Amino acid sequence: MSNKNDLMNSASLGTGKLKQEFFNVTNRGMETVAWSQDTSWVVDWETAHSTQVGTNTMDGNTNTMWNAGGVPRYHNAWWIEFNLGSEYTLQGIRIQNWGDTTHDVTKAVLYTSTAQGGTFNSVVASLGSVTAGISTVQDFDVDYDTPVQHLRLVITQTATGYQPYIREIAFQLEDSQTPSPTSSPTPSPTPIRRPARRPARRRVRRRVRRPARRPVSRARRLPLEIPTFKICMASGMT
Ligand SMILES: [Ca+2]
Repeated sequence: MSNKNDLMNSASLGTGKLKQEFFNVTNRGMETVAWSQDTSWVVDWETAHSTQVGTNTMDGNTNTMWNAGGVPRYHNAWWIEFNLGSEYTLQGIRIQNWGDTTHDVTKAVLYTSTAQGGTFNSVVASLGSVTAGISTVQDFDVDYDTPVQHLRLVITQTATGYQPYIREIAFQLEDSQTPSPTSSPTPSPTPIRRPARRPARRRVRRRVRRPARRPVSRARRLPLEIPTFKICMASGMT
């Protein structure tokens, strides 16, 4: 992994612009797409010095390199070819220069073809400003929607015109067979249903029906009259 300062030292490259972070924003949201490499993917290269062959760019060993020696200085068309085995959506390419400046890649173009060893004339990405003088990885975005299987990286310029020395190359691949999950729509907030307010009940004051007051009988209203004559008889008075 490169440090951010190294990445920031590389300028924007158009379609092959510098990746500043190792994250991609896709329709699946923020996620990390792994870098991949496999020596079996390296199927051909234009030229090599001794054992410093093209497969050294995908052996995971930063101490081995592809030395494209054998052609004149300023050849500016050194190429190496890859067959990914099946189609992928390419999202990025990583290059790790030797770092001696003299043999460091400064410009390259990535092409695709429909067949191994075929005609590579469809540009996938242009890497217009690879930094020389550093041996750390440099990552570049690829904006190419069509799935690819056959790739050819053509080194079109090195810092001094001599053949490139490349420690490692890797690709950031997304399996084109994997269907992207349908993004679920953001649920709209469900309105909170409040129970309908009942109409206010009318307060009905119960009217207590009191029994009608009976008219007081005349007899009760009259003072008690004691029959005087009976009292006189009881006391022996005549
Ligand atoms: Ca290597």
